[in-house]
Amino acid sequence: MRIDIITVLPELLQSPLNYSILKRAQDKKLVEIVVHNLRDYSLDKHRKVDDYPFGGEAGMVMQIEPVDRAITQLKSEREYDEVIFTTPDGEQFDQPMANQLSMAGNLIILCGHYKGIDYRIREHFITKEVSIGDYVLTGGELAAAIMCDAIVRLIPGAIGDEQSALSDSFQDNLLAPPVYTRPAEYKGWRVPDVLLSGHQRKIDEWKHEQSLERTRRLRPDLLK
Ligand code: 6GU
Repeated sequence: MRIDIITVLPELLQSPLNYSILKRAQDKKLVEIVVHNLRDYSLDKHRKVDDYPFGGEAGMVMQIEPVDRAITQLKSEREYDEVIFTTPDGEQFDQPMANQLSMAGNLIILCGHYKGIDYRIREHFITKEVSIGDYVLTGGELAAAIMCDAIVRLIPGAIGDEQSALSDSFQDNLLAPPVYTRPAEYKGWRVPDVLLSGHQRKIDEWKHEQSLERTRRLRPDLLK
């Protein structure tokens, strides 16, 4: 899998994508994440990529030409499953969407910025518009990093323990059960006895009950 991210702030994406599981998945060649500076595709002598909106209003708008040049260049090199645009008015990103995108071959993510982007980009190049939640971020970079994290950890081999991604909260619409580690008792606070019992069937039952109880209490909407 390859993910190409087009942004005006490539620096902002460097560190979130280069640690932990995302780093290891790239080292293992499970995924290649390439960040492109949109300004490199500008024909303007000042590398300008935005301009004032037609019809007035405040704020700058991302221009179509550099975006067209960037996307056209990438598409000439390989096929892409989706050209994603990060925007607060997009479809809500969630675990099922992460699962689906983790099975893609190649993805382009265009990070939204400024007041918006020339709408013709959305009409002619973008195949999927995605938001990470109902709040407004300064730009789409952090949203793109979050999406990459959620997607890449689902690629088989990215996580050491294969079971681990399957037992995530949300993967089966239930919150994950509590986990504990040594010491079994700290300041008088004890780990639940069942977890120390060595009785695997009872442990699994307990985990499932805890998942159900936590989901009913904290996220009853997931059970509907
Ligand atoms: Cl994808 N972009 C921006 N700018 N704000 C957001 C968002 C995306 N998702 C939620 N808020």
